[in-house]
Amino acid sequence: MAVLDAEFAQGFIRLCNDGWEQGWHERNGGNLSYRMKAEEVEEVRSDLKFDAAWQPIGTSVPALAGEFFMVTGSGKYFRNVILDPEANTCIIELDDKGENFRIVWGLVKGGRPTSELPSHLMNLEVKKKINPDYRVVYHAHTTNTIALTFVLPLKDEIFTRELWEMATECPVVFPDGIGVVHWMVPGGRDIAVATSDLMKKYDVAIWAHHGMFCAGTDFDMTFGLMHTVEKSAEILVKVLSMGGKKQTIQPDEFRHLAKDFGVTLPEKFLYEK
Ligand code: 2HA
Ligand code: ZN
Repeated sequence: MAVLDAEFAQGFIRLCNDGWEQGWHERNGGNLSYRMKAEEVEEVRSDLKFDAAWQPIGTSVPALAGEFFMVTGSGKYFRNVILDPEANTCIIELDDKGENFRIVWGLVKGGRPTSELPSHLMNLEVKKKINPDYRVVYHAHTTNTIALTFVLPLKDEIFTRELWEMATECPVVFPDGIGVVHWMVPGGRDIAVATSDLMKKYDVAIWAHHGMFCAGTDFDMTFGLMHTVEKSAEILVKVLSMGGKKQTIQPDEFRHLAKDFGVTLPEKFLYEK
């Protein structure tokens, strides 16, 4: 089967376009990766080419050795993915050590996989070890979440609690909470290590003054998570702009919600203010 006829590729392209339509991908902002299932690799194998040179990933992900990933291209624009997916995305294969990759499909007009490849692969590795069903990592420049990183203390507890308070669905959608990485240079191994550390505990990591990373089992779950966090951040920005909260959801009300919805909310987020 041609890659572009496969369901995973269609889902990948749709997420890119949805993110663009949300306004989260100015210029070449943001990136997306998908860890393919073995049967999906077989389904499209006849459309892959195995003659490109191996190149260093810039980090080591031994638990992902030999796996295949669909990823956006470095410097490519999300708004162009739907028009020309073969020029703006690619499929890469990792070597048997998880230290090098080669392009086996896509980027037909040249280019490299996303500049954030180390973060994507380290996050996917951490998530695979916890739950092998995790396959998607998505980075976007979510406007309201970024705005909050200029006014809220850069602490997991505070971002989680403030965003939980802004929409009753939030503690049900991200009960484990949200992590925050202080400002760091993007693109390298250091920010990848910091982010993947947070991904051991959370499905969401905010990069201060930059954007957000979300991980999930499929495109719907991952996009939905990003969308929910960003919607909540938008409400908080509006509330703060209107002079701040006059009333809100209380810790005991969260505990009640957790019981009825069958989720566990860590007490560290339910502190008294
Ligand atoms: O330009 O978003 O973090 C791609 C990015 C880098
Ligand atoms: Zn970015």
